[in-house]
Amino acid sequence: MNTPKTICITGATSGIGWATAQRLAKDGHRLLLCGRRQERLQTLEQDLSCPVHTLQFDVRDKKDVFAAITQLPKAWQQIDVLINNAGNAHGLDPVQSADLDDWDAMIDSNVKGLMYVTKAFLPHFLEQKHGQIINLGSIAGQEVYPNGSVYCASKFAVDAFTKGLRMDLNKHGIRVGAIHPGLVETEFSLVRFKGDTSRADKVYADISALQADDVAQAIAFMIDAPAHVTVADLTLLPTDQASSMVINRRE
Ligand code: NDP
Ligand code: 8X3
Repeated sequence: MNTPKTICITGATSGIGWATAQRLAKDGHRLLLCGRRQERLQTLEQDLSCPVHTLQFDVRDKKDVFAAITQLPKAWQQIDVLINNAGNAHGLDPVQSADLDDWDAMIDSNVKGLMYVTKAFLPHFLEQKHGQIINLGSIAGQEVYPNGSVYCASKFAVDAFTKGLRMDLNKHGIRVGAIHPGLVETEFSLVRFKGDTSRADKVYADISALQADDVAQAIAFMIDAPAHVTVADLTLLPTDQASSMVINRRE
């Protein structure tokens, strides 16, 4: 058992964030859990056996992000690990017919929101001279697929930001890395297709997709690596997936 850490997870109310909270709670860490859906944050707080503090904010709202993080109770200010997980895809459309509101939602949450949360926590990390930031990238940040240009652009941006942040924080003893999953069966496709369950279900049909806990386990591995080891990039694919477009569906 490693020393308990204080770990902040954004997007803890569903999918990968939720599973990561469950896993890290079992590992005995203290968890600062963030999301927009207050009732889910409350359920998590009641269910988990570890110390939990919850924060409700929309990562797109710069003022709310900084207010929530700068006004944390003293006992929760010095986090050891930040997991920037909040994000989603909105729509799967060609550029020419895509909805501008979908573009805003993806760029504002996946890119700018992740940057705001990171920047808001940086004074704490710099003061304590250690810490770890783990960003949720995607294979969509490694290869582009048709109709996914803006979601892919958002994850390419996460990749660039992660690499730049690692360079900027290099002198400060802070570990920075990213995890890049392929298809993970969560609420992701339900959000992408605006609640259309039949479209969402098709994404994970006839394959053994990654489950949220597979990603949570890999995140725990990044955290548990010895302090002198940074897992810079970890790509995790279902065995049935070779790339964004090459998927072995057993129809
Ligand atoms: P889910 O839809 O299950 O979870 C998304 C989480 O992000 C929710 O907790 C949601 O909480 C939170 N969130 C979304 N937008 C905002 C916002 N504006 N402000 C605050 N919180 C927000 O999807 P996943 O668990 O699959 O996705 C988690 C991350 O993993 C995302 O960054 C996604 O891009 C990435 N990813 C997912 C893959 C997949 O195939 N599922 C593959 C590769 C990467 P709430 O609505 O309560 O705010
Ligand atoms: C989520 C994986 O392939 O649906 O980032 O974009 S994919």
